[in-house]
This record gives sequence, structure tokens and C-alpha cells, in this order.
Amino acid sequence: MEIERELYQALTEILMRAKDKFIERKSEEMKTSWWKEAVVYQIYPRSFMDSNGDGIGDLQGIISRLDYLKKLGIDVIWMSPVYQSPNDDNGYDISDYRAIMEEFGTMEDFDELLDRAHEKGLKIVMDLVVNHTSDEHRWFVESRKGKGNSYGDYYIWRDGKEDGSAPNNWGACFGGSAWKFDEERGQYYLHLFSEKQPDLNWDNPAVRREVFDMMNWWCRKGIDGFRMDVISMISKTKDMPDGKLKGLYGDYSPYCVHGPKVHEYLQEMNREVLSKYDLMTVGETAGVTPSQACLYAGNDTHELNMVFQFEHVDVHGKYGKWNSVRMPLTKLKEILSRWQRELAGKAWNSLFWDNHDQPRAVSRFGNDDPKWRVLSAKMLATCLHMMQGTPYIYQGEELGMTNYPFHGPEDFHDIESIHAYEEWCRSGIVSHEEFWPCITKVSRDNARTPMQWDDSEQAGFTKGTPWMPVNPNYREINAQAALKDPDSVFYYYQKLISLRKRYPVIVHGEYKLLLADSEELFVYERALGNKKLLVVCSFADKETRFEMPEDFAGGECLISNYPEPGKDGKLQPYEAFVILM
Ligand code: TEU
Ligand code: CA
Repeated sequence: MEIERELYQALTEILMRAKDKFIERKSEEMKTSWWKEAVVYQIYPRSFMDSNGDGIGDLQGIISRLDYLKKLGIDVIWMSPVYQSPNDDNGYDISDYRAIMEEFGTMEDFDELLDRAHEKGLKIVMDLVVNHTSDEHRWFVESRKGKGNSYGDYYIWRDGKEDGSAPNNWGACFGGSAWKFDEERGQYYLHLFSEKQPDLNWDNPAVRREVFDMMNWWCRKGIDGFRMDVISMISKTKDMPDGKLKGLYGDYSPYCVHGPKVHEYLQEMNREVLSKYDLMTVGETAGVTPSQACLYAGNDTHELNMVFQFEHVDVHGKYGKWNSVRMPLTKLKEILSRWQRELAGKAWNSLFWDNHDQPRAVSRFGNDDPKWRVLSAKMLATCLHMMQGTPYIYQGEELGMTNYPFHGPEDFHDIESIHAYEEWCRSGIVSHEEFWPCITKVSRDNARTPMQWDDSEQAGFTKGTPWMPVNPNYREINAQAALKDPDSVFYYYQKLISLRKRYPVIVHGEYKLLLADSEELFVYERALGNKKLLVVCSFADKETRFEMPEDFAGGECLISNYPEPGKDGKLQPYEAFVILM
């Protein structure tokens, strides 16, 4: 009897150990990081494809265009928010995290999208907006009823000052004070964005539990990851003193961005949710430095896979972000190269020129004059896609879609642009003439005009009236035309993506900047084992001189936007090519 029992115990132990080993190995395998090799395509659902003629893009619309995305060769779709929302900020104000926005369809449509995408080998990454909810979310509706109830502490409530004014001088991202007095509760609540986006109180463990439960619920559905909206802002300091004046209001960022417990909360999220699935995670972390990124997305910090940094798109002038100044190329190269260098071996970069909050890449960094649009769009794509990191393509970028020709402030749909015009112009701080070129250059609406599918009425985006006008250049710039033209920006992206799949040096190679002082050329090398890559991009609208480095003589040209790359020691306007040795 005794022997049998011992034998039984020994056997169970061996089995348990084998099982542990198996799980360990499995999770090691999962760490193979498919997201490092992947290319992500961002969809702004409202403007992507309308299936039912109400003028608003929707989930069935996305389903109908999956083959187009498959053809492009991308691996992952990140969708801007599709949850129930009153749309004060186009879905970034969520009133129910477990329901689909009625205008976009139903949960059945979502499940169908997920299945269809998976069948085609495409992954779906959801936008996770949990710094704030909508003021119409049930939690907030309960919370504003009073301190006593179980949601009382879900948001950041404060009493006003003696004289009844706001607790401090902080300004909100979309204008006005960051505090709103709530009559019902008799207190102020904090909203770093619009007043319909109250900030959640992450210091309350019940809030974190709710968020993690909701995330687990989506993961069990089978989604493939999260892009986390302003995730660097979830932890606020206990003290909330006045901030340094920036225009009319004080700056909240020292107290709300990369706050005291942000890493603790992300590690908890990783333990409670992320580590249990094979996901891709990317945090939106405005103001992040490379050393902070190594904490958010370090190889072994157990938080996120990567973050979005914004240094290369942040140009601040007299009127804050509203200016038409182009960043000098030397500065742009310094920023991107520093990120390449400082994350190497420690964390992972995400690479992007634009997204739904930024102007169109070709208009900002290239040249959207019809003469140079295609060439410069291809050049920008080369420059970005050959770097180390995961590239993100924003819908329409693969067609070289451009900024919108706004006529007047009545053209704005975006809450940020509308409020900015109010705050700077109508208030008389700056004249319309001076402000207009600034706001139109960087307005988020530039990115949000409907996707241009063909040259039919409304660019084939809708059979009805689009919620936002189509860019009038859709007759020349559209997907149908691009698919017919072997020289199109679309096929150039397709080729860049397939190169990334074929040459590990593009994904993993070490980065080295050449010609750092040139204001015209962006040239760098990548190296892995005995393979070397030379990437040459001209940002100039005229011919420039370029000596091919000797060690690349006789190399193979992988891709170029002119037929004879680097001919006669010269580069043509916006010329780009890649040489493999
Ligand atoms: O953006 C946050 C952010 O910090 C900025 O990019 C901001 O939108 C603006 O451009 C500042 O000038 C995220 C989302 O991407 C954005 O669409 C939302 O409006 C915002 O959060 C609030 O959820
Ligand atoms: Ca629709």
C-alpha cells in the first residue's frame, strides 16, 4: 500500500512538472513576437466604407474591403473605437464598452468581421479608451448622483475653491477648463479632454477590476490586441496644484502624464489580462522619452509591446500645436534616429507618419503638389518601412491621400478644431488670416475625410451623403485607379510590405544614420549578420548630389521610385531606393 502511494505521488509530480514545462514552453513560443514582423493598418471606421447608405462607415463596410487589405499585404487591422458612444469625440467617448455603436452595426456584425478577418489571416486590434468614459456611461450617471453610492469614487471629483471656482487652473485638451461643475453632485469632475469625457479614477481598485474584466471579455472573444488611448495619463498625482500657464489655462501634464502609478497599473493589467493571451499591445503615450518607453515597453518590464511616441510630429509654435511650420529634416532625422538607437535591444519602436489625429503624411512631410505627390509618398514610405519597428499605415496613406482644402471654419467637424478656432480666433487672440493656414495644416479633419475608393459620386464611400465631405481630388486619387496602375503608391506599399517579410535585416537589423547634417537627404544603413541595407531618401524637390558609399557598389536594388536609382551620382526630386549587400 505504502509503496503504491509513493509511486502514485512520484508519478503525479512528474506529470505536473511535465505540464509546467509544457506551459512554460508554450508561453515562450508565444513570445516569438509576431507583432515585430507585422505591418498594421489603421481603420477609422466612420470614414472607411459605408455599406447601407446612411453616410457613415460601418462594420459591414469594413468586411466588404477585407480583400483589398489582404491584397495590400498587411497583417493587422487596428480599428479606432467601435463601441457604443454619443460621438462627442467620434467614439473616443464610450458609453458602453460591451456594445457596438449603433451606426456601425451590431455585435453580430463584429463577430462576423472577426471571423472573416481571421479566415483571411488578418488580426484585429481594438482601441481601448479607458483613461476616460463618456459622461453618458452608466458608471458616470451613477457617480454623479453622490459620494455615497458604489460608483461615487469611479471618477475624479473635487470641491471647488472657497469662491466656488474650479479646483485649479488646468486647461482641457479640447479647450476650456479641465474641470466641470456638476449640479447634481455639487462638485467638480476632471476631464482632460472634452467635458463629455470624464477621467476615470484608476486609484480605485474597483475601476481597475471593471476595466480588466471588460478587457478579458474582449480577449475571450478572440481579438488580437489593444491600442491603448492616452494610456500614459491614467495615473494622476494626489496633489493637484495649478499648472504653468499655457495661454489661458495651466498645464496639467506634470501631474497627469506618466503619473506616479502608471507602471504599477500597467503591470497589474499585464498580470490580470495581457499575459494570458497572445496579443499585440501598443500604448499611446504622448510626451514619452526613449528611456520612459523602455519602461512602458521594455523587453522584460511586463507592460506593453510598444508605444507611440510623438516627437517627430510635435511642432509647437506661438499658437501651440497650431502652426504650419515644417520640421527641419536634420531635426526629424535626429529624433527618429535617437529612437532607433535608444530602443535597440531594449524595447520596440512603432513607426508612423500619420493617424486619425494628424494631417496627411504626404501633405506634411512630402509634397502634395500633383507633380510630386506620388513620388514623395513613395519616398516617405521607403524611409519609414525600412526602419526598425512595427510600421503603421493609416487608411488612405497607401493611396497618397492628401490634406483637405478647407474653405472656412464651418467646414470643421472635429471637436478639437472647432474649439481651437473659438479659443484662438473668435476670442481675438489671433486674426483669422494668421491662424487659418496654421489650423488647416494640422487639423485632425484632414485625416478623417472619407476613404477614396473610386471616381464615382462620393468616391464610392457611400451611396448617400457622407457625414463629412469627400476630398475633391478623389477623381484622380482613389483605390480603383491605384489598383489599375502598376506604378501606383498602393503597389509600392505592397512591395515594401513583402520585402519586410522576406528580409530579416529589415525587421531586426541594426540602424545607423549617415549624412546627419544634410537638410535634403535621409540616408541610413541597417545591418544583420552579413547582410547590409542602404536606404536613400531625398526630401528635396530638386536634383541633389549623392555619392554611393563604396561598400554598397554592385549591391542589389530592392525597391526604388525612379527607374535608374542614383544615376550619375545624382538623386532626382524625392528619389528613394534601397540597396542590399
Ligand atoms: O489622442 C490623444 C492625444 O493626446 C492627442 O493626439 C489629441 O487627440 C490631440 O491631437 C491633441 O492635440 C487620443 C485619440 O487618438 C484622440 O482621437 C482622442 O480624441 C483623444 O485621445 C481622447 O480620447
Ligand atoms: Ca453606414
